[in-house]
Order: sequence, then structure tokens, then C-alpha cells
Amino acid sequence: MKTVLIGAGSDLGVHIDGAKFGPSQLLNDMKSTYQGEMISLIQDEKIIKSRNLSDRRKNEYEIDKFNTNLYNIEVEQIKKGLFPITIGGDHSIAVASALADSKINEEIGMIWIDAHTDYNTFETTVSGNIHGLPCAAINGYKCEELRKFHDGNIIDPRKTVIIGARSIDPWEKDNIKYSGVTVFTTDDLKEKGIKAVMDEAFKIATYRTKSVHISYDLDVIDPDIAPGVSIPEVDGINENEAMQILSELLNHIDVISSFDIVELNPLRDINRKTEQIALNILANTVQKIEKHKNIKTIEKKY
Ligand SMILES: [Mn+2]
Repeated sequence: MKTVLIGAGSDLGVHIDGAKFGPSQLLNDMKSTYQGEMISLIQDEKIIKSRNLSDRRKNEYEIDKFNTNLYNIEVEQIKKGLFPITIGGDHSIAVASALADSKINEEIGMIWIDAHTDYNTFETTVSGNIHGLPCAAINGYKCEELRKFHDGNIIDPRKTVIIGARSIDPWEKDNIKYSGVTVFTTDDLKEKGIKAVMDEAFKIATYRTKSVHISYDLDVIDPDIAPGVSIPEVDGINENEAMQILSELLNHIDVISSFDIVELNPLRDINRKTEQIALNILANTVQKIEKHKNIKTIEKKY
């Protein structure tokens, strides 16, 4: 199946700058080997970004504008029969990529690899950074303001799995409990083993769904190994474990319909360590889809 790389260069969802440069960096790295189409969206330079920690709805309007545009592009590319790989950008961009997949494929599950659960709402967020809300928004758990552009199904929280979490805000814990989303922490990965957790995750995400959206946040990896993210969390998984998760994902490529890799922040990276890992994930994913994934026919409704 043919892929399309969609750069989503926005860091409006976090008060720290730099994630907006992630996609152009990775697209540039891919240029010499990648045969497919690349689309690059970058946030408007004229935007005066709010970084004020007391601002509870930081850049809400600008994020909606960026994501509306991204969503329309994603829908268009999926309709063309391409497999979208979306490169962030902070994680707020996933509201567009995940819901675009849901718009076309209607009943999908989701696997969210992340040190954070991204399950805050405007009522519970402590930082006001919208990149802490996307998983809740995609699951239809409040946050209506973040999916105004979407006129399809939400992704059912009972078919959503978060993997690698180790930083969950107290109120966010309540949101998780009420919504019914499944969370496997970093400790769960260590105790149960990666394969067992991933098998369980796919069982949940594929139960009575057509396909699965994957969202891979680089901050799941320990910041000693991958420092180039905006909000690092200590005690993460190592590079080997990160690649093992990827290989489990790619073993299930036939049920995956879209893929994000997000939160590379080149301004925080050290010796391009994080960029290299991100590139490795990206290149492996592209290769697997192009070589081994069967072309899925999209049913068109009239
Ligand atoms: Mn995230």
C-alpha cells in the first residue's frame, strides 16, 4: 500500500517552542530515500502564540484552524487510497489525524503510546496546554471545542488503549476512570512484558472495529535516550523497548489504517539522538506498509 507523509508542524498545544520544527527535519531526512508524496503544514508565522501558564485555553482558536486544515487534507488523502503517516508537531495534531481516519473508516480503535495519558479536559487541565487533551477529545470525552471540524464518529474509549503512561494528573485519573479507556503504564510494560501488553491492546482496539489508529509520542522513551521532546518524563522505556513496541505494531499492520509520530522537538534534542530514533521508527513504518500492507478499498457512500 502507498503511504503519504503529512508533516503537521504545530507547537501551539504546548507552552514550550520547537515541536513545530520536528516534521520539516524528519521530512528532510526522508527525502533521499522516500518515493511517495510529502505534504508539509506549518503553523502560521504571524500567530502570536500564548505561552502564559495561567491561560487555560492556550491557542485554542489557532489550534482549531490548524487542525481543520490538517483534517481536510487527511480525509482527502485517505479517500485517494493512501495510508497517512502524520508527523508532529505537538500531540494536539492527533485530534485531526485520528478523527479523519474515523470519518472514513467509521468504526476504529486506537492505540496511544505516550508517557502521558493526554486525557485532560478544559476543566481539569493544570497547564492549559492543549497537547494534554487530545486523547479525551478523540474519545468524545468533553473537549467538544477541539473537534468542531469533525462530523463523524468519535473513537470509542472502550476501544482505546494508552501504553507507556507514567505521568497522570490527579483529575485526569478521574477522567480516565469515567471514560473507560484502558491504560497500561510503564510499570505494566516492565512487569507483563511488551508482547503481552501489545497483544492485549490489539485485542481491545480491534474488538468490533474495522481498523486501528496508532499515535506514537516520542516522550514514552526515557529522556536520557530521547531528550528532544517538550515535556520529558523520567523512568521511561529504553530504545530497544521502543523498537520492540514498534515491531509489535508493525506485526499488526493489516489492521492499522493510520499512524502518527509526534513530539520531536529539535530545539531540545541533544546530538540528534531523538531525531535518529524518530527517523528509525518512521523509515521502518514506511517500509513495512509499502511492502507488506494490502491495499484497502475504501467504500464510498453516495
Ligand atoms: Mn502525547
